[in-house]
Amino acid sequence: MNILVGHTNMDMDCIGSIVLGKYLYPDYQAVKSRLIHPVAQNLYSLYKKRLNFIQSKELSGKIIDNMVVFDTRSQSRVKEYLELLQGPWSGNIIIYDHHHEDTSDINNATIIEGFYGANTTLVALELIKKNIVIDSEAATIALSGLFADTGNFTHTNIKPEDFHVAEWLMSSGANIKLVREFVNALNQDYQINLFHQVLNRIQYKNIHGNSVILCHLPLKEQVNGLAAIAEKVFEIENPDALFIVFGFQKEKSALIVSRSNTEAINLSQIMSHWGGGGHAQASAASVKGDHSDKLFSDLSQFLVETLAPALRAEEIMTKSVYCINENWSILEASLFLEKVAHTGAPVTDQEENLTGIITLRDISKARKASQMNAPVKSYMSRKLQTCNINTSLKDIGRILGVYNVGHLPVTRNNKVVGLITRTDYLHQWNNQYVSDKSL
Ligand SMILES: [Mn+2]
Repeated sequence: MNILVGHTNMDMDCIGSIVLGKYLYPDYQAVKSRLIHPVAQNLYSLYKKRLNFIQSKELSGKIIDNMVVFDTRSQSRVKEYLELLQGPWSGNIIIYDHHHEDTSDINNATIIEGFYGANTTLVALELIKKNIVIDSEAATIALSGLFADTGNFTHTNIKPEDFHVAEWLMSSGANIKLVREFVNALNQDYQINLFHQVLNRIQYKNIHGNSVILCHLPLKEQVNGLAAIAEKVFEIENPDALFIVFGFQKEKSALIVSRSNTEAINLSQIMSHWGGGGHAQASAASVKGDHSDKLFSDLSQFLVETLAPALRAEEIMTKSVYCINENWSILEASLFLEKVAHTGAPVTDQEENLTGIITLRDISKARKASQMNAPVKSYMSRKLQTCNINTSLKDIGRILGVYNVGHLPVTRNNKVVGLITRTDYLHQWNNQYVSDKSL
């Protein structure tokens, strides 16, 4: 017999990949892992019949000829099926996987890979290429996988192809209301309750310029759906990274759930320290032992020791800044800005202390009032926002946005040492995107 399998503890992206995979391999039998991930439980129960998975234990004694694996390339995540291939096995294994960071150690396998936000995208692209038509239930299941693995299309691992596949799935009749039910995971009362408990306990830390949220929540026993709670907190608070340690008294174990919004904080690396895994931006680790408070302080300490400093003003500012003297006339300032092709500049006094900002807008006000000979200090803006060389990229974005300023002088002892414009700020994000793509 030929089988289609996914990683153990199947999630929605895994199930989405298999449901589409069945169109590529119609005579293969889909097999359910021993465990279904809690976030996928709802979807699985509702589509049990449609999915028609057999249990992995039903395979014992059967001779397996070929196997297709979805959403993993690591032996440790498909152990339950590999154990069934007894003796000298000569079948084929084909892998469809989007995890480029994982250990690739399944013997004699052909890997079909594509580093999209979701594995479902990789499989869907094959169907699109072959002009295969799918039904609306498959489209709904697949689209749920796509939403889940891309954090509702906001994780930075997302690629244009993920959007392309989403469009195709919608055209194939995916039901977005159902998708919403499956991915909007805080649907249990106890989850909402725990969500508020987490919010009450979060600690905001600045670790070398990275905004990090930490939380320790001891619970009587393990419950499902904790990752969804972390996801929600992450969405609302929007830090650079989030780490929640859930302690389980009854099981004498703990779970670290983490999310990151920056390439500088690679969670699959950090979580591997505690035997966990996942993506660079979403990862978890299960830890044995009932000392979750010790685990929490170890984790905090580890982050302080290992996190790289975040981008700061010093790294993105323009260092040679054109300043305008407050006693110059508006006309002089206007000619000067035109010459250096800037839309504004910091204004300084005789001692080179920062006293204001003048922009083309201020100059045009003076022009309308026929005051081109008035001194700059009478038209400049004195309501100043400044930062220092250590201000983080995140805080710079906040200042530019909240105060609606286009020029942010970087000062030391009231002297201008640099200037950051909106363009400089946006440029940083574009740079990050380019380096994402090169992965
Ligand atoms: Mn996946």
